[in-house]
Amino acid sequence: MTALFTPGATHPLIATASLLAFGLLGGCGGSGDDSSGPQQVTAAQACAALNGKTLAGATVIAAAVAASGATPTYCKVFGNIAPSLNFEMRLPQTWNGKLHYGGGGGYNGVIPGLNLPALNMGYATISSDSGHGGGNVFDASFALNNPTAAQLFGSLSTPTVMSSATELLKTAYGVTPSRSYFEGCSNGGREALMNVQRYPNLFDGVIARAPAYNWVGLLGHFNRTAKAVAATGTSFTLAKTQLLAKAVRDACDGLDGIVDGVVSNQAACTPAVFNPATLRCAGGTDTGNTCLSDAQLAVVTSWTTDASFSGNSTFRNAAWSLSGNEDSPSAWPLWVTGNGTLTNALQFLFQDTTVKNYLARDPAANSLTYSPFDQNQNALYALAALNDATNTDIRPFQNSGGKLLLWHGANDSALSSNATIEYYNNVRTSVGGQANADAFTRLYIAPGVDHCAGGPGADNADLLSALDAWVEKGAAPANLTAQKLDAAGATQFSRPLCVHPKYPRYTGPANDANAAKLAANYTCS
Ligand SMILES: [Ca+2]
Repeated sequence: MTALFTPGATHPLIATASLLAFGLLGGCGGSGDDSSGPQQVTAAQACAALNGKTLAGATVIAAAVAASGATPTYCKVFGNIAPSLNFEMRLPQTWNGKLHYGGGGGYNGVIPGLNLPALNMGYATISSDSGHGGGNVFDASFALNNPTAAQLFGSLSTPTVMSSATELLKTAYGVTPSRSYFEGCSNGGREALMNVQRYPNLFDGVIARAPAYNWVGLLGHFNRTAKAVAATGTSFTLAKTQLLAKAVRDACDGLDGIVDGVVSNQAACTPAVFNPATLRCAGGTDTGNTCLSDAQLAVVTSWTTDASFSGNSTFRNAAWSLSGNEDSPSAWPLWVTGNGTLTNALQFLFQDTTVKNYLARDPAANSLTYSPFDQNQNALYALAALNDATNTDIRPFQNSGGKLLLWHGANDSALSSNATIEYYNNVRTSVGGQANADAFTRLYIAPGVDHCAGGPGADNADLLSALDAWVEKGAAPANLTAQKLDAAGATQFSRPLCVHPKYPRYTGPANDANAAKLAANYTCS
């Protein structure tokens, strides 16, 4: 899941759902006519029932795909809702009766790769391009002069696609899905929370990973930090990032009981334990790779300081915590500094296209001189109305029986895990306290994990099965187990995935590399 700039390529903001062992399905879709369960139809029969049809406004093409590896034979469906909302479904030969809807990434514009783990578990899976093409997730130009495309991207595409999906499943299998789940990461996590907040009956369960829910606040924070990086010229190199990260690790790695390269007890790594100012170059000007200049320290300050903007109390973003893994290739180098070339950094790219197309509304605008970020209040309100999923009173979702899993990597350099913790804490308040929140929500923070996946931590966990057990059997999820997989899918090591605010603390034998690889030797503390 490294950064890719080509259309349709795999990117942390694009196709996360397809790469991780969890998924989401949506839809309290109704079970009015499924008392006998789904008809046992082959993929070829399902395709024959759908191909060439127009169903619930969607024009459909369908063709069977042979089984391969762990993936069963399935009917691959392409649908178009005119003029520009495109989706893809995969209908497995032996359907478990449930639907998994995978969210998008960035500014979408591509249909993400569908969630293979969910398909392999027997789910029908679906994803869409959210209403515009173009294939470039860093491009928001669709929103400049096309309010319909902007609305579809913001919140409207999912219920629109779900209407067609339900009809397609009924046509292919004779029943609508018994359960529907939605899962997404990054912008897909925003879509997940949008569904919870605005369409509380649409899904039985939702997994929101690294949700970009506070679009105004986080893009304003991106803009502020990009300006700070620009002020360093080309000097924020990988060596500077490594200097910072190592200093954090030196101070804080062992606070979780083991020096393993990951600061799992991030809450204990306070400014009193590590202060970035100790890295300051004498005199404040850059004197080499053993110190940070005042301009470079200003980037750190932007990173570790909350951002807020005028117009609404929700126009804010909680600061990042220093993680000690800022030097992971898909952390600061990818998202923040571009290793000295700011215009390669993804935070720069996202705030730049947002300023141009939503705020200045001028494709020639310079986002680095667009100041202050909140100068156009009308534009901020419009952007929030379209894209912000900041409502914390999600009792309607609870009242419809919905369950919500939140997950965030603690080394996410795209979106702050503290922002997700803040949202979760505000939900607790809005729904009447922790006990009620615990009845239908869980938050997991994954130490050492980058944006959606990657990084030195254990980034793989089967959240979909945990959600399904909660929805179907009332089995509330507790601490889970996460793995780090190698390229072949074998487990390199495992860790507990602790219910927030707990973290995995090592309790095994000292100086035992094999013991340190096993989740059983850690306790959620
Ligand atoms: Ca550690």
